[in-house]
Amino acid sequence: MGYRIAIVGATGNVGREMLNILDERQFPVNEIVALASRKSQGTEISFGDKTLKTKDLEQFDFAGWDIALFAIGSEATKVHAPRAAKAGCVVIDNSSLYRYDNDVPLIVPEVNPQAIHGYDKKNIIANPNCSTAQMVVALKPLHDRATIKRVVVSTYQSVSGAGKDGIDELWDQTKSIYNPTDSKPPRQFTKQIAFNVIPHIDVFMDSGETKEEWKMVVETKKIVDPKIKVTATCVRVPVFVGHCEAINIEFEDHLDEDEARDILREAPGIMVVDKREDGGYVTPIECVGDFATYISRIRQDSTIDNGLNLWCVSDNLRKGAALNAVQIAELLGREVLKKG
Ligand code: 2RA
Repeated sequence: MGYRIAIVGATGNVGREMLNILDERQFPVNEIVALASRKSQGTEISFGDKTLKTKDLEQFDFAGWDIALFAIGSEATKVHAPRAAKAGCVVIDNSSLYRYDNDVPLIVPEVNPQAIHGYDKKNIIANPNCSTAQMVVALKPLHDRATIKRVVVSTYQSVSGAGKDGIDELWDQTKSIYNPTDSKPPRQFTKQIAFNVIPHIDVFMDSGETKEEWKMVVETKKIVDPKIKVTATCVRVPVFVGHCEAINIEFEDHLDEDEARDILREAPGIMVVDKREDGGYVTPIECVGDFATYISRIRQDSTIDNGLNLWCVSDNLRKGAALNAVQIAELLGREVLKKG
């Protein structure tokens, strides 16, 4: 028994990570196919100890396949996700295309697993934005205990959030700092990212927020609770993989830092590393390749009633994308398809 799985966008960072995680978590795969653009056709991609050769997405027929994990841009998703869904293959989509559609569940399995039962309206399930996923994993157990009124979050997002081009740009610029003759102008980012930080991810909106900041607001409300007020500042930093967030939370009820720490220690998907000493906290290079959402620097915010600060770190290619998508597939299998 097992599932027939299609990986759509298999040659990208997230596509490759989904294959790695399906293997690491021994997802019950009966058959798997790696799909990519025609120009990438035949590219060899690892799946555990096997090697898959990518097939042309344009020509692929999804009929008879159980689950398609999508990690391609919104434009291509708009073409292929509906036809996969119509063919009876459940789509789990990493793009932002369906996240805000009332007929499509937006799921972080540790937070709102019950939403899986709404998948059949369009046969599509949306994966949240990477910066949202790790934050709501931390918010949910605290919200259940003390009801969150307001969240103020500043993010420190790695360049891999902008794909392979983002990684290449940081690498090239860093090298050219030491070899000026090799200097290249910013391409992927609006300003130099090497030895710099950029308070701008995605496009600016009329409100003055960037779309990345807007996503964190809207998606947190959809996944956790529409009553929660969220304000975000999303910043690109010269780190290859691993998003960090400084999160300030105001609760309805009192919650002291020790109880918050105990709650987070017991919460699904979370590792607490929180000692008030040198190195007693997590940094992005320590989270790479891991499944956990790490929480450090848990402390009262004494400037408001019922306030708490914390530091949240997670591998943006994993919990922020590939791992969450595979966890949704696991949830779908357990709760709905039941073929595993
Ligand atoms: C980023 N969250 O970090 C966005 C898209 N992955 O660039």
